[in-house]
This record gives sequence, structure tokens and C-alpha cells, in this order.
Amino acid sequence: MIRTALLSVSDKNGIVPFAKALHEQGIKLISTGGTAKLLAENKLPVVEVSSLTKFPEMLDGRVKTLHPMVHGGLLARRDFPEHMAALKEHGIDTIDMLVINLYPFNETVSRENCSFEDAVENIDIGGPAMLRAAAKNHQDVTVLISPADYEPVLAEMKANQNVVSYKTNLSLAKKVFAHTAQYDGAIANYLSSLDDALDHKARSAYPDTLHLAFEKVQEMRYGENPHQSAAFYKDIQPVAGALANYKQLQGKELSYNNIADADSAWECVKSFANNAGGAAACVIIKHANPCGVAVGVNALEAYQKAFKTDPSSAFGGIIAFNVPCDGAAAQEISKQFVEVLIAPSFSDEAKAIFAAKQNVRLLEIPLGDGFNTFDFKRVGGGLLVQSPDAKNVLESEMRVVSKRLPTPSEMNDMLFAWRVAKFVKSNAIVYCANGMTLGIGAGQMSRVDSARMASIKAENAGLSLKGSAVASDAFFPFRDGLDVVVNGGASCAIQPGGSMRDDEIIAAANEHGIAMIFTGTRHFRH
Ligand code: 93A
Repeated sequence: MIRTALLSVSDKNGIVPFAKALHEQGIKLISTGGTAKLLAENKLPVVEVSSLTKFPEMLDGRVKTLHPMVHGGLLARRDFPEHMAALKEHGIDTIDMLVINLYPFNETVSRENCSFEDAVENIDIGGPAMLRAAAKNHQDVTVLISPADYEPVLAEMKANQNVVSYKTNLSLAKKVFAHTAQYDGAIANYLSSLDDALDHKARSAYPDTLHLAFEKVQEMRYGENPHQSAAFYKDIQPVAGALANYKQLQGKELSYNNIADADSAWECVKSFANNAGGAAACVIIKHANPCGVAVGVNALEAYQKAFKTDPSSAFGGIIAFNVPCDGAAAQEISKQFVEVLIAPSFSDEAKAIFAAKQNVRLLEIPLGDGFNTFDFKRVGGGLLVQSPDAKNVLESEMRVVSKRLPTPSEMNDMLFAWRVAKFVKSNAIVYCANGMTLGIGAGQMSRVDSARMASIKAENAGLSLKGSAVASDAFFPFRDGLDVVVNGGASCAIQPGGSMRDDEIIAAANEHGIAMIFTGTRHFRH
């Protein structure tokens, strides 16, 4: 039964109403300096920790709660007579509830120009010590680190004469240890990211030891294949616009491959947020590669154009829009077998159409342009970490290298093709015209084979490549790849450049009379 609660919070949001409710439940309130002051200002009776410990808060607050009056009250086992006798002997009262949020270390070090002194001062010592004590003694102590837990715990107390169940206490204790582990991990990351131990200014994005913390969203029935097990974890605070912010409106549970493909679809379609040449963009993904990308005047037109690129591959695909999915688009999509459909929102009409197709998984994700801090790739016994491929080449960084200048419409087509190529597995060759993909060659070990594949796919879909633009995710190492795409029908090409044989490739472009642009940026994707 809860009789006494100790409240010590840095972020004081929501603490006053919660303390009021505890007071109304007859709970005695103990608190540290700043928190006690706020509660007193709000006319709540509160005992300061310093009057309990008979020690002032000292060393600029570094020592406030590190005292047997506090830790004895938290750690004593109520069912051990020896423990209770020891408390009595030393005049210590039990503390049955602990409400804490720690010094904001992460927020502090993620601020630009955060000084080393600021970072160190924001390492909370007393808070985690109390948290760990209370969580260890969860049999008798209720410990709260998240304001989201205030309401449910209060409700439980009200319903049970201030008793909180063991089950609740245990689940709160689990959260605490996950939280303190993450907190210490952030400190370790920060300190080991300082390049030179004596020069606290230089800091690397890659600490010597990397501590990561993710939150489980779901376990899946299986992984990439049925004999593999799998789970999906999300960042504790996913960036704006990230897939992990999805809300599933209907459909079966998402599978491992669904989530991987949905991420590719969403990242690709989002790159058209300020889309070139259309009000809406649509991306269709199969096996992590786009098999159709288009922009259109609305969602319906963008979808119809994207679908045309490769209708057979689009079967059972993952479709994403960067605009709301309306009834007209929904009607057209529902003629096809689709695994997952993603949009910033769905109109009521669209929802009604898919209500009849409960197998389709509908995901709503708010648009946003955040990028993960790190990209990860697991290798045998290790982890490769890099910054994400967030670069979008500006038109001003591009260079026309051919004798013939591109026409304005060729320029638009090349920019469109270039955006798509970034999301196609290397070696990527992408033909486009009029805001849609015409042929996509992906994942071949040689660029010339990707070029051939892209032409074959366009031919299979009955699409003409005459006068199209082609993008290559990396430079053409030899002229053969360029010869293939020009013979395929391309009238202009966009590529990074940078090959030893650039002169030879530029000469080939001039010989063919095509326009060619160098972006200076490569977009390998593996
Ligand atoms: O500086 S500390 O590591 N030393 C302590 O003894 C201590 N006790 C609580 N920080 C300590 N705290 C932290 O103070 C809590 O975790 C909380 O974040 C903060 C609340 O301080 P105040 O109530 O004075 O605003």
C-alpha cells in the first residue's frame, strides 16, 4: 500500500496535477528542491528531502538524495522483519512510490555548441540510483518514469485503496532498467565520441563503443523466410516522417518483408514531396526495388502511370503515395492484388472501398523529411554504420558535359530519373519520360546488363524508349553501357561521372548526339 511518494523531476510537465491527485489519495509527498518549490507554490503540503536527511542539498545539487533516509526507505523489504527493524532503529520511513525524470542528458548533448561542462553536469547520479533502488524493490515500490503512466497507476490506486499490483510494479520496473541502461548508453556514446580525451571540443559521430536502444513494436510470424524468426524495433523517438510512425488502419499483420518494402516505397515517394512535374507521386515496390514510379495531376494518374511501367511485377506489390489516397485512386488500385498501401491519409471513400478488401494492409504515415542518424548493415560479427544517403543533388551542382544541351523537357525527365535511380539497387539503370519510369534495370553485377535488363523490361511492358531520359546510379565504366541505352532509345543521360574513361564516354555521347549531365554524386544502394 502506498503511503509516501518521493517526487523528483527535471521536466516538470504534468507533475502538479499528478501530485495533487496523490495528495487527494492521502499520500504524503516528499520532494527535491525545484520540484518541492513548484508543489508548494501550488499549495501542496510537501516535505523537502533536505529536511528528511538533515543535510542541505550540496555541491550544486550533485548530492541531494544520496542518503540512507532515502535509499533505506526505498530498498527495505517490507516482508523482512530485520529490514523493518533496521528502519525503525534509524528512524527511517518507507518510501512506497518514486516519481522521477532524469537530467536531460540526451537533449543537452544533442544541442549544438553543448560544452563538455554542460554535458557532465547533466549526468544524473542521484536519480538513476533511486530509480534502480526502487525498481530492484518493485515488490514493494511503485516507480514511475513516464507521465503516460500517471493516469493508469492513479486509477489502479483509486480502485484498490492505494494498492498497486505486483504485475504493474514489475512492468514499471522493467521500464526503469531499460531507461537507465539507455541513459548510461547515451553517456558512454557521448564520452567515447570525444576524439581526444583532453580536447573536449572535437566530437565524432561514431563513438568507440556504440550503445543502441530500440523499442519493440511487434514480433512477426517469421523473418525474410519462414524458417527465420523476426521482430520489428523502432527508435525510441522516430524522426518525423519515418515509416515507424505508421498507423495501420486495416489488414493482416505486417510481415518482415512488408515492412522492409514499405520502407523503400515510403522513402522513395517522400523524395517527391516537392515533386517535380506533378501534384502527386506514386511508387510501387517489389523485392525492395521500385517497379514503377510516376508523378501525375492526382493520385489516380500517378498510380496509373506507375503501374504501366511493369504491370506483371506490380502484382502483389507495395504501393505508396505522397498525397492522400482518394476514392478514385482506391477504386483503380482495388482492381489489383496489393499487399500494402501507404499514404499520408485515406479519404472516407477510399476507406470504404478497401473495407471490402480486408487483406489489404493500409498504412497512414504523416509526411516529414527527417532522416535516421545512422544506417546500419549487419555483417558477420559486426555492424557497418554510415550516415544515410540524404543528399539530393541540386540543379546548380549538375554539369552538362555533352556538346548538345538538354531541352527543358529532357532536363525534367533526367531529374525525375535521377531521383528514382537513388532507390534502385545497384547497378541501377532507369529510363523515364513524362514523369514516369519506362524501364528499370536493378541489382545486376554489371552496368551493361542492367542497361539491357531495363530495355527488355520496357519492351515487355510495351513501352517505347524513344526520346527517353536514362539515369545511371554510378558512372559508366566503359562506353558499352551508354551505347546500349542510346541504342535502346534514350536521347539524354544523367550519371555521376568520375570514371577513368569519362573522356571516352563523353565522346560516345557526342558521337550519338545525346545530351549528358554529370551530377558529381553517386547513389550506390545494396
Ligand atoms: O545531481 S544529482 O545526480 N544528485 C542527486 O542526489 C539527485 N537526486 C535527484 N541529481 C539528483 N536528482 C535529480 O534532480 C532527479 O533525477 C531530477 O531529475 C532532478 C530534480 O531536481 P529538482 O527537484 O531540484 O528540480
